Amino acid sequence: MAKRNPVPILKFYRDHPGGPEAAEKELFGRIAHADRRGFLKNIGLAAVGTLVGAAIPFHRNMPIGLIPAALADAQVTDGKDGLTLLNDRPLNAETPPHFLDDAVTPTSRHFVRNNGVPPVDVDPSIWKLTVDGLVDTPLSLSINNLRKNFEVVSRNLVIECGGNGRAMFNPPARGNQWTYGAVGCSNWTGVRLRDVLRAAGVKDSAIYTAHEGADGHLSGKEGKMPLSRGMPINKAMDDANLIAFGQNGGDIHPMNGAPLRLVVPGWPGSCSQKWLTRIWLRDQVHDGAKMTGTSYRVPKYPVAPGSKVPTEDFEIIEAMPVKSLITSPANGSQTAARTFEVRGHAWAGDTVVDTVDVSYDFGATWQPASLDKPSNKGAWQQWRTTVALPEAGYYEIWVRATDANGRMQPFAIDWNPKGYLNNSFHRIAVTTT
Ligand SMILES: Nc1nc2c(c(=O)[nH]1)N[C@H]1C(S)=C(S)[C@@H](COP(=O)(O)O)O[C@H]1N2
Ligand SMILES: [Mo]
Repeated sequence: MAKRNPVPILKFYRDHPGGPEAAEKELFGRIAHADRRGFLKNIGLAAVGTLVGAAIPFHRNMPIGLIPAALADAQVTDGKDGLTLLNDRPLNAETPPHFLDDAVTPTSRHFVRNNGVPPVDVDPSIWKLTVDGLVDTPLSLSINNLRKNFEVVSRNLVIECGGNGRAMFNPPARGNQWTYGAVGCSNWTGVRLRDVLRAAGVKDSAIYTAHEGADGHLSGKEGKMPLSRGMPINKAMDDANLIAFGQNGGDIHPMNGAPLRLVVPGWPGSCSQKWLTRIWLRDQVHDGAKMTGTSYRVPKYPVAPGSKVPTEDFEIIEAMPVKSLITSPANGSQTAARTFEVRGHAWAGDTVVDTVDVSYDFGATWQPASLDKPSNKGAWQQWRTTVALPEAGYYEIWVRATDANGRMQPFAIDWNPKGYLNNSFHRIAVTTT
């Protein structure tokens, strides 16, 4: 049986005769529009049919809110390739590690993490970024203004979701069940956040940034933001941070924040506001959406797995911990060769990776891998080593990285209630014949 691809969600939105709002309503309104017996009304049905690419003979039996299985392993959206869909509303998709083998992550392979409904039909020529709050001169900048008035740079920068690795938490943590692939290192083009903040003139009283984007809340409530995070001024002034308008030499992918986004390497991906419209400087820690409570926060002290932690004992996640990935071979590979190259990337928040070790005997012995320096600050580092397996059979290849401060990835998860910061070893299975 050949595999066919249903219509990507984004194309469905774009081609809809009633415009994107109508597409949204038609697609997801079917939940609200189901009649009292729970059957879909025709309006929603047509939309789902379009999306799966065929009429649905047994549509009357479809439960309310059922997400067609065809979408689960379909192309996630236009221009993405090989990603695993974790959720379709909001759209969340990760990249299997063997699809992250390139030193620079292609746009088609960069993961997608949305908290709300992305803006559609964005027009870069009229996009405006406001920089205001505790600044000497509030700014309103077009993308052209950014290009003309500031130095334009391109950098390879890691974005990793704070919840990457959540799927391995036991007891489980609620949220997207990311395994290993909520991370990528694209080549981003833009201007330095620092240069723009300096042009506005940061007042002494400013201690924290607040970021706003153009995406909508899932509830549809006007003016309610799905995510608005910030960072201390010191981190904001790091010269690695970009206000980006390009990805890998082309446009930013619509799901990765086109036409304008922040890229803040080393810190949780949530600091890298997509569809960026405003940077507001404040004299207090920002209290926007997903800044408070237990969002992107972990207990201040180690806690036993499954324990309840009072909210006041949580602190905001800052730099991400040291981590590594095996991108070749793929997990579950079978090979006749017993000697082959193992390779991947390693990265370490605000610092660099110092060593990478590989084991094929369940951690009894480790061999050092050769490790490249980062191509620029904020990029991940490539490592490789040749393993020689002694005989035919099932092996696991484990990798562990150690950062410049001597911190090594742990074997076991440092459990926390929301499932953040899981940097335990990546391991893959290889069978030799
Ligand atoms: N406006 C906006 N920016 C956002 C988000 C969002 O939901 N809305 N998600 C954040 C999170 S949690 C992550 S991990 C990164 C992911 O970036 P990507 O989708 O380009 O991979 O974007 C961040 N920026
Ligand atoms: Mo995230």
